[in-house]
Amino acid sequence: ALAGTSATFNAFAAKPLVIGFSQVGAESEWRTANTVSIKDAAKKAGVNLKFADAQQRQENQVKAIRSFIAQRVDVIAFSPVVESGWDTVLREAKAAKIPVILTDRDVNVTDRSLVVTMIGSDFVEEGRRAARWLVDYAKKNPGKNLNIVELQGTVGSAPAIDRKAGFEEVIKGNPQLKIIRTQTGEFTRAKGKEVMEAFLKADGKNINVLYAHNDDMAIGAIQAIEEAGMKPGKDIVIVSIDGVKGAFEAMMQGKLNVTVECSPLLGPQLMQVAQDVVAGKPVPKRIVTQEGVFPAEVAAKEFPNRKY
Ligand code: GYE
Repeated sequence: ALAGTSATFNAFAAKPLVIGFSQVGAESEWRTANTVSIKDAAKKAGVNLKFADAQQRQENQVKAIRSFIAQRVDVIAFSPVVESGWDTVLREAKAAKIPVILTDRDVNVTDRSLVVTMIGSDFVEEGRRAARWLVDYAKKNPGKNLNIVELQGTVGSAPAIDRKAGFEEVIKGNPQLKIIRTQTGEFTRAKGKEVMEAFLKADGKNINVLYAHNDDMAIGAIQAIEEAGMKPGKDIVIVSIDGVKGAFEAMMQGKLNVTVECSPLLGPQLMQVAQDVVAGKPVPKRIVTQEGVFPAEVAAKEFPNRKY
């Protein structure tokens, strides 16, 4: 007798929330985990997710955002490839009354009302944590000068700018620590390897430390160091950021010295905040991810707990 009841209820059920999400690309293990987290969380929350991959290009993100506006999605979310150049398209979203949520990376806009909130890590602090580990290492090797080469992330991206700034802030004035070369490795393994090869050609045995803005570039560089006949993690001390499984594996093999955690698991928070915004609930302007630092000594013990 009750046949059709549930169909009736479904007909009256609220329409699913529609979120348009523009992702940076698929440049790293971190990014892959971030994409999985967002897609899984959308499914769990019953959100209709329109996902667009920008392949590391800002122009693709601008196009995706304009298409989300044209489709009148409920919320636009994105992780901006670079920090600047967003004012125009974000004003268009505001004019269309579509709230914008940033995940992972921040933008540089004068009018902060263009974004509802920003969910992600404190990249300056990550740079400081990497440097603090190195300052401790230097203390254990008194009198030894440590020449550092730096592999930067994507030029103009928030994590590349901030991780450099935080690192430099902490090593500044330390006579043992000096950056002798710095270049972008675009957050990829392939480019990290290529640039490390060039560093090794130029400075070879004078390099004591590699600071990589992400694990993938460190892993690429490890290959370059081995191919040059040197021992990564020993002849060259390696400090990197993210804390992906690949980094833990490298630490367990003694090839990486420490990774500073940066969590990509932002999906559940994004879905919650998007629902709150649409329901008219107040949300904080900045939601900071909590994370730790993992030196090689704890890698084997921590590995089974890693979720990305
Ligand atoms: O560290 C890197 C990725 O924006 C925090 O982007 C993210 C960075 C991450 O490609 O691996």
